[in-house]
Amino acid sequence: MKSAKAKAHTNIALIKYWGKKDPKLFLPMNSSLSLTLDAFYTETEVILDGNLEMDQFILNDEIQGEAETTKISNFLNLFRQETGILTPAKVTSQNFVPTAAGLASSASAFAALGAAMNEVSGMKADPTTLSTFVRRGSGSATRSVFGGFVEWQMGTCNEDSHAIQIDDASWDIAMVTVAVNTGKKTISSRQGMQLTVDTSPFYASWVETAATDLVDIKQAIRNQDFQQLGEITESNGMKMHGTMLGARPPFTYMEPTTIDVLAAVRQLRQQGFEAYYTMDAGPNVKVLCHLSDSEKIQMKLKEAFPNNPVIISKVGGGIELLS
Ligand code: 2P0
Repeated sequence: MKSAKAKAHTNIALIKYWGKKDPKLFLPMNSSLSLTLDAFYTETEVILDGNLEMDQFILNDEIQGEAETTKISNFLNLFRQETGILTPAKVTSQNFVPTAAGLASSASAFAALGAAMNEVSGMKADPTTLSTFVRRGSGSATRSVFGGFVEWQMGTCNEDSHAIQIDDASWDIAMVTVAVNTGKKTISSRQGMQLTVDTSPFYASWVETAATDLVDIKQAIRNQDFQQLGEITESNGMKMHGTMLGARPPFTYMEPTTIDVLAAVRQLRQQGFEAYYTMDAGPNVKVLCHLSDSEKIQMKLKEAFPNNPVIISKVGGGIELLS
């Protein structure tokens, strides 16, 4: 028996990935850029065991059923095709995400699983190549291979649609999450992005402007220009959410409290804080701010939203092998 265990953090996109040009290979319509978060992560152990008849998947101490296990097997098969090592695997995974945050993430899950399998199968791909494998588990996982600011370059084919680190973000940066609703959403991001691609008349301008947003945000990162970074983040996130209102049928992930939190962040700015919001495919709000301001911002948001968990995260690092 051989085993390896790895850890990966989740990430929040500042320039969003929203739509696939090749759903089978997970090739995106546009390049994206994220910040890796320290507070939310997954640890996964893979044991290759010739005595097993088939793959087993245990998540947060619960044995998973056929549907979930098949997803994992399909992903492990990508590594098996590459290495020729077909031994069944026992996969044990733990999500370290405050349940209240509603941030359980396929990004950290597939990045951790990919990193463990990369090791135990002897494939030992470099991180950029590994990111092309984890991409096929979940698009956003591509970026969780690295820490700090990470670009997922959309590329043109399976081999060149990969992640690179842009900057380790070791300046004064944090992300504060306001959990608005942590229940299961009715439209998954996978379904939501496809519906948007297929039906929203706003989609073409999303793709066009995401490209210029990416150029501009990389310039802001090079200059450590926090205001530019925040303004582009806020604009790009809201544009993504705008495309959904144009879909048929229209949909939105926003809830009434979401709108109130966005207003509260704008108010924080009027009080002199550099704080900017973004949202993923859900109603929770993430606030990009300075780490040195994050406790004050957390306090103010808790005061305004006493029923909603407010969680600070520092910048996270890339995948780590634990054993
Ligand atoms: C992102 N999201 O860039 C965007 C912004 C949600 C909104 O990536 O189908 O779970 O597995 O590739 O990665 C969420 O979508 O979708 C996501 P699949 P995924 O973070």
